[in-house]
Amino acid sequence: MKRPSAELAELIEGAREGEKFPLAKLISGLERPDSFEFRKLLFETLSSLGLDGKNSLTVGLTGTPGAGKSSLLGELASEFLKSDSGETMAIVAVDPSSHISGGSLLGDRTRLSLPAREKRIYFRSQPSQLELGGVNPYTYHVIRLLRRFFRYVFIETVGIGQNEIEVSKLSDLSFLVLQPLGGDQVQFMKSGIMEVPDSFILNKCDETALANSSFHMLVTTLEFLKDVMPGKSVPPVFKTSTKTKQGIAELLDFIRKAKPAPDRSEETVLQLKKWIKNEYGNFGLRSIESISSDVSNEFETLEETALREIGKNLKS
Ligand SMILES: Nc1nc2c(ncn2[C@@H]2O[C@H](COP(=O)(O)OP(=O)(O)O)[C@@H](O)[C@H]2O)c(=O)[nH]1
Ligand SMILES: [Mg+2]
Repeated sequence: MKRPSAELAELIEGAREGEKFPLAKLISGLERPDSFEFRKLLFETLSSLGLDGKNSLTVGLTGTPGAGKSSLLGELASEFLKSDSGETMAIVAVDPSSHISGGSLLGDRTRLSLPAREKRIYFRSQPSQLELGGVNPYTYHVIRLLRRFFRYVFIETVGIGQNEIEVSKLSDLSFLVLQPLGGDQVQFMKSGIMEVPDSFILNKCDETALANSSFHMLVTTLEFLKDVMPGKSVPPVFKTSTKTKQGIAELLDFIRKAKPAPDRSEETVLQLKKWIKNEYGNFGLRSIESISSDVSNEFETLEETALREIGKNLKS
């Protein structure tokens, strides 16, 4: 293994201590095209330092714009800071219009107006270049990195359909955030998306009458789905309001009880395939059909193997 430069070692040390600037620098390094060498060295070094991210829980919040995802994350963050557990959380908003507004706690959308010394929370806005509202190829690496430093990594994404599936693939726990009487429920049923989230959040429950009828509609739908899909249990539905703070503490409790995936090798292979498809199209995908995580669990090692295969196929 190559040794990290003094500069890289310093950035890692800073990020480890919860400093925002070094972490932001590491992230920009990952977001640069052709970041391969940097990425490889970075993740190898982190692993060798025992920062393997295995204890980190990834939580996805998804749903239509305006459902209250950012507000919920703001409230979860405030609730989180109330306890002295010493645990840390990162929030990644994959949404150009994302606006986290946890009252005075989280201000402007790209910059948290947290006290500069507040090291327990990190917020990052992630542009969604290639796939509108979805997870772009760099986002995966950013999430991988954040897992190495934070106990919880929250991802906020917008969209209905394919995008939710993308996020739920990266998440250990995924929530679909709905608001009372959105046309959402019908829409989600149609696209088969009801299968995807582990849990639902019905937000804006301060709008009591609407919220109650939506809640019953949602629960009835979910119970119906359980009956037609044997083996499925009814997922939890949380009722929240960021105005009255209803349900926020319960939601955080639930999240705290969840366990990270014991093994991310399936995710690694899946993300590699996505990456290769993105860079080399179907030709690339065909070249790496046989690749599996048996080679290694580290993304970059698999990526090197994949590139070799593609190279061979290009020559032949
Ligand atoms: N009444 C009510 N409004 C809310 C609640 N949560 C968020 N909002 C409002 O809904 C709008 C969209 O919220 P936002 O968090 O930006 O939604 P996002 O697009 O899903 O991230 C904002 O005007 C919020 O103030 C809630 O619990 N109750
Ligand atoms: Mg938002």
